[in-house]
Amino acid sequence: MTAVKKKLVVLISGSGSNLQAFIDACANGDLNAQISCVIANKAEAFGLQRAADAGIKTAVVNHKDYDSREAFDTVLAQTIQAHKPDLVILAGFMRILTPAFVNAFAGKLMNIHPSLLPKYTGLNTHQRAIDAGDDFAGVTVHFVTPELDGGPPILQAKVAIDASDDAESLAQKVLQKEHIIYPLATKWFLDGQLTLQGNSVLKDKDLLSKNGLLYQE
Ligand code: NHR
Ligand code: GAR
Repeated sequence: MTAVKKKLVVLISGSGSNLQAFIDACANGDLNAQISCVIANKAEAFGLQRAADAGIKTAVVNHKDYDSREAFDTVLAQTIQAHKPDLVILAGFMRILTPAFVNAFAGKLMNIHPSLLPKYTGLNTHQRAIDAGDDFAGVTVHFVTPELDGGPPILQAKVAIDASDDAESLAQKVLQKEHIIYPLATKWFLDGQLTLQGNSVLKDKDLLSKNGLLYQE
């Protein structure tokens, strides 16, 4: 008998190409998991359509309907908890979360950030890497802690920046890596290999370095 499927809740704000990578990984058996619900903070997020097409439950919690971040996060947390997920996945989710929210899901909340953290926290990461003359851009899967983009990295992937790259071309190349490393890090988590310990990650018995692991094809 195969093990009971683990439950994921995925939070999105936009296109949901990372969500699609999870939908595909659950469908093809790369992940022994099911997506219990996809939640967006914007009704127009295209990822909601991807979820509906895959027969996955969706919900919209619009931050504009709430007076404060705390009020938004309270309803968001309730909407998630209704599904009792094993892991909550931020996949292009664009609202900064309050400490109360993050602490409620401590050790069960992951994000993918389009830079080689600790470089370029926040927004416009690819343009900033180009402007700085960096040779590489990249992406980081990390546990979420109250400090924005400051939670400990699990897995990174690098992409060379070519002279012809602009932020858009770089974003497309980085997304291809995202679609590989986010389901992979999730598989490790669901297999019980990853633990958030303070501001560090344990993979099996190894304490990961401050950049996490580097994905090599
Ligand atoms: N919340 C906490 N507490 N910690 C993190 O590490 C988080 C988080 C919430 C989201 C994703 C993050 C990213 O990977 C993320 C990590 C949104 C913003 C932002 O400035 C910054 C980083 C991230 C997500 N959001 C604006 C805000 O006022 C809104 C911007 C918009 O709507 O376009 O919340 O990059
Ligand atoms: C991804 O590149 C993700 O790393 C980034 O947004 C994109 C979402 O794409 N995340 C952030 O910038 C978080 N602030 P998707 O909607 O197609 O998965």
